[in-house]
Amino acid sequence: MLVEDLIKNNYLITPSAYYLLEPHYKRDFTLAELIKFAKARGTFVIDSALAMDFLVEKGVVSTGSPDDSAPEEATEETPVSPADVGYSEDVVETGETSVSESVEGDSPEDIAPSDEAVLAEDAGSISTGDVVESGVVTASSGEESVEPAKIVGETSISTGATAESEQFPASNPVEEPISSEISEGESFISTGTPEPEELVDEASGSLDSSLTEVVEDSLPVEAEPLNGNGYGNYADSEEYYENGENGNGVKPKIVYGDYGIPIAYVGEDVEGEKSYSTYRDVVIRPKEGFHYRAKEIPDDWEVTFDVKNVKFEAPKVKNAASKEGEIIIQAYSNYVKSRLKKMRRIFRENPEIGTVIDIAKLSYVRDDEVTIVGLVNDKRETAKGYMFEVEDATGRIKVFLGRDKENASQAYNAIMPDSVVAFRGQPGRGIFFANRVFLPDVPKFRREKPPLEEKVYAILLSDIHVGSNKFCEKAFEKFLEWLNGEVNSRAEEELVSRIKYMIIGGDVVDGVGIYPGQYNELEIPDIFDQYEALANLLRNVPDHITMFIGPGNHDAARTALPQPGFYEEYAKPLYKLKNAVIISNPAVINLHGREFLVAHGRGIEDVVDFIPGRSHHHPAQAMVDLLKLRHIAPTFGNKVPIAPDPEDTLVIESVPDLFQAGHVHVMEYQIYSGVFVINTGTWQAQTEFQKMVNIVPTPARVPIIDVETARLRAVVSFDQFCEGV
Ligand code: D5M
Ligand code: FE
Ligand code: ZN
Repeated sequence: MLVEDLIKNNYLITPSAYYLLEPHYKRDFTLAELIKFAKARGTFVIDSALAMDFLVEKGVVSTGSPDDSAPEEATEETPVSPADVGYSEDVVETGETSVSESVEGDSPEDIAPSDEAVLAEDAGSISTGDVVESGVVTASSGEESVEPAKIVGETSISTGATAESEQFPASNPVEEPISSEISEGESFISTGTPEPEELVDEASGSLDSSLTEVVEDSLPVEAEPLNGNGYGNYADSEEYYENGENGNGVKPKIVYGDYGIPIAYVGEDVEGEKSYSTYRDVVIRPKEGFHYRAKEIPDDWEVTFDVKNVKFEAPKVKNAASKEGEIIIQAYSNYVKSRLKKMRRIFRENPEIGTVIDIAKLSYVRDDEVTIVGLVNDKRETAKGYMFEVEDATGRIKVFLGRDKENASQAYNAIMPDSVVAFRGQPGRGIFFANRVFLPDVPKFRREKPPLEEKVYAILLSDIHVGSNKFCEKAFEKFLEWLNGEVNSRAEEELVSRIKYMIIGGDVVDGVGIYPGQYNELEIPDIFDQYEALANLLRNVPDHITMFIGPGNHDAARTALPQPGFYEEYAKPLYKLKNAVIISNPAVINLHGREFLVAHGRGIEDVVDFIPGRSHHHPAQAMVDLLKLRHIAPTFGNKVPIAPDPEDTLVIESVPDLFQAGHVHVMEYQIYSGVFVINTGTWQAQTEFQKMVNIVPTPARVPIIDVETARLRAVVSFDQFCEGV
């Protein structure tokens, strides 16, 4: 009821907030009060932190910090209370001894800096525009092309915003203004150009785009006030549809997904009066005589992890008549146990960890140094160091880590709420004194995989947003032509001819009703037509290229992670594409023996919220943070809804060769401990919403990955066809 009432008012609620608020609804508070509260916070999404604060304000609960609220659901069921850890009667397994050797070859030859050196040489900058192989692509409109400021080690994007832009950052509660990167009065977007050796410099952290370009910024920032706080405010509107702001004044039918979240507004009489194109007329055939070497290379792919293949068992509760709430708590408890179990397995592969023991068994330990592995419910800084509340399947304990300990502050910052880490130290009375802290992380060195007989490439895409009026359709069509052999040089011909795979990491269409006011920004206002339009474009991808396509938050799919796939009734045209394989979010694809982990990347939003110094403009860094925590989205109850499946399928169990995500619309890549980490950007130009929150996308770039090394071979850019969208 609460969900429906909120939706009627265009407000959304996360599952965890729902379970906090529902019992009190209409007893302790009214709908109007809740909406007023959310409105004052400038959001239309009611999450558990907001719900908790609201309940505190209403005096329904006495205290509440956002960090406490969500995990509680998960932990109430744990059998041992923090105080009586020592007296636990629970039968616990004996402490495990960590015996496994460092898994993979440790010899220095295995670190392959030489690989990257090759990459650097190879990573030619290819332009499809008029300038060929020059390394600098000048925008066609760029009469006064500006030499980009040389920025070392970072992809820096200057928004070309003038003073007007300063009105926007303040309105955004999440995003930090990037004023330091704004070059007053100048108009260009630059992706700094690295020297080749910067490409190989792992230590410097952030690798840069191999492509240099200077593009006239044709999107002047307008100082339209947009309802003050932007995103949230549009919501109050029954009027919104009634006054015809959606173009035709027709009140669309709302289609609800899981948790009552609207996934589609289907305009009632859209049928019959379509005036928009669904790209039926886009037919591109391979260029005559173009030789595709990829056709001669045998297929070698397998989807090694897909959520659809995981068999989940429904949570068992003692009594079938038990309240819904109990089932939910049990579900979260099972989910957390699964996460802990998987993480413990990961830690077992690190020889430094030593003996791991259950929290409930700590009282049996005398002076020995032992290790606990647990989920961090809470963390805070004290005068002398850092305090954590840590929980495993057997109990909970406070952990103190002195400021002087190795990596203490670094680790403290890197630990996101609900992530699982290991502490090595001695138990005291009701507290554990840690000497060291370990993130699950990935091994520093990797064994090189056997070489492939033939060069074969994969291209990576995400966030196509078909249906948005900011979708770069011209650039996408140019890209399709390019795939069909319309190349500008022999180097490009060689690349195109060996492309055998294409991975698309979510937000393939713009969806409908994803945020208030989106309707005004839709070119194709119907979700069915959006998928049809996408399929009409993708059927122009040559048949020998296998496409792996997964969902994101704009797609017709379950909202909570993991997302098993697209709802078939909406995305039928995608399922019908001969050379498409629908994957889940996340998924792991094995290409010629190399593991590609693909996720849409909403977890990046939580990294930005919780890890100091992270921003949407540097998604590769945030992806490395997730990799270090070995989890796609560790935190409950913040931005990313997580479904409490009996198994935590968001754990990064196997170390990939490549980790692909999208979602933030900025292309960036980096190598971390042998893993190629890449955010694949977007095909959507800056939206009004992104303008407000200062997100500057890098659209229409295609990274080409050499499957053998799982490294970047080149980036091809079509962004000169994406101006003024
Ligand atoms: O996400 C596109 C970009 O917009 C990405 O950087 C996240 C950001 N985004 C999306 N939703 C929100 C909210 N609610 N607040 C702040 N920032 C947001 P996409 O998934 O394509 O819309
Ligand atoms: Fe997106
Ligand atoms: Zn997204």
